[in-house]
Amino acid sequence: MKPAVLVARAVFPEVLDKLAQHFEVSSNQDDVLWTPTELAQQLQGQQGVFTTGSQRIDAALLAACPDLKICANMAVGYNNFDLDAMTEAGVLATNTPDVLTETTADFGFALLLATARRISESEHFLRAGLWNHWRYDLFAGAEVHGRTLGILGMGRIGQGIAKRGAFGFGMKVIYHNRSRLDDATEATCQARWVSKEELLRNSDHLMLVLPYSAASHHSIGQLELAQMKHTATLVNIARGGIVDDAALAAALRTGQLAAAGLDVFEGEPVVHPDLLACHNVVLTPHIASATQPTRLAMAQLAADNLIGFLLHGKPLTPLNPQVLAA
Ligand code: 8YV
Repeated sequence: MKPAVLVARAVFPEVLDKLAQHFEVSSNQDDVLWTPTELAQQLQGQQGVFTTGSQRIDAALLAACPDLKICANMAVGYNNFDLDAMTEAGVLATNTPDVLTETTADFGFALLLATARRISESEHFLRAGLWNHWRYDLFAGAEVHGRTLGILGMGRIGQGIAKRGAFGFGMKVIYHNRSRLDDATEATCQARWVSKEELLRNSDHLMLVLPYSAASHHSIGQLELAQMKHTATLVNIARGGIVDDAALAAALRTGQLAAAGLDVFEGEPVVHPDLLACHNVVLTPHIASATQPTRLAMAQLAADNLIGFLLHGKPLTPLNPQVLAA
């Protein structure tokens, strides 16, 4: 008998077809957002689950789903997983690194440019029929090329952004990360490690690319915003909760910070009403990895993790490989 797997959100039909070659597949092509209790009900008798960032996998869910052996996340971030609880329960966790790195770095730069050069704001002005004459300072924004790009979090995506800034835009790149990159990687990215305080003070454009955890919650709040240049741009493509959205909206409203570009939000898909009221923020609905080929590659990798583990005991990108050894 084939193992049973649940695909918890809508996904590419070809990925479902691939899974169906190996598993009894239950899917959710209507994309119903199940409550944790409903998810636990759907998981009864399932050995594997294909998740996205919106399914929380924690000790309570695992206790209610004794047949579950693997959760394959279609995301590089995995803050929806309680990894310790999964390891404790002997449940494997996998994510989708690498396949989205360059696409997400492209989007980070797109958001930086749109924000600094006021692209959304000026388009709204034009569409509203308000453009009736040229003016020397009409939507004059911040310079990007040659300025200082700060990066908080310097994993694969941060390094992709550093290279775009250094080699594409002639920017001076500084970064802060708990662990410093080795000299060769720093040279490849043309990036210099600085303290968080120096990063906040010196960045003309600050990009957030660090993973979310209890330790990174509100890494950028009122105190950090107060240390930044009044002319600076802040871009968050990492996770909601890394920025204190209420404090950011206040800084944008008072002119303490010039502009922000946000792809992720605290409590998304709900967006803080004070941010919606700000003209100097570009808001996008968590689409940094959203190109057709990249989303397909992410879904294929999540599926391959289910196949690799449940059929051959060899997942491609495990997060808690201790489970395999046990
Ligand atoms: C996902 C992301 O699309 O990979 C991540 O961590 O944030 C996005 O690329 C999103 O999390 C849905 O799973």
